[in-house]
Amino acid sequence: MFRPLHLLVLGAVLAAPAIADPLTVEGAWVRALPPTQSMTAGYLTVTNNGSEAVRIVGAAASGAGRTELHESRAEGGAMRMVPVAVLPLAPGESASFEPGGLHLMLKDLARMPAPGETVRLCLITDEGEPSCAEAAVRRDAPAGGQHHEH
Ligand SMILES: [Cu+2]
Repeated sequence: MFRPLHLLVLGAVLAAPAIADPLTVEGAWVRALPPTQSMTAGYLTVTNNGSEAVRIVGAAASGAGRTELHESRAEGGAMRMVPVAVLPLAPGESASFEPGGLHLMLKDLARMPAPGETVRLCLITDEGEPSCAEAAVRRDAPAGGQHHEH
């Protein structure tokens, strides 16, 4: 019997407009903590290469039940983490997620990723579009810090 269904599905996929992702994610890495921990942090640099402002409203990470945007702030001599609801990026603007500042909080990990593995990190905009990168798992920040890498 002739079943044209798979042809229709293929046609729909090919006809879908290619949406240009305005966000570039670079230098992504996730900190490996002791395996007894159920959460850790992820870092990256995101740049808006599009011509319109973008609002980052969420994140996702492979292996994590939930991933939140956080910022570490010094308050009364102590560091405190606060959730970031919206991170706006103007055209051409970059934001660096790095230790002591903005970071992705990976919560409810099925297991702690080990150094040498990779974790897929995604940023989600209010358009619902994820921008993803493979993050290297490492114990410490890359030597020199992200500010000094070119
Ligand atoms: Cu945090």
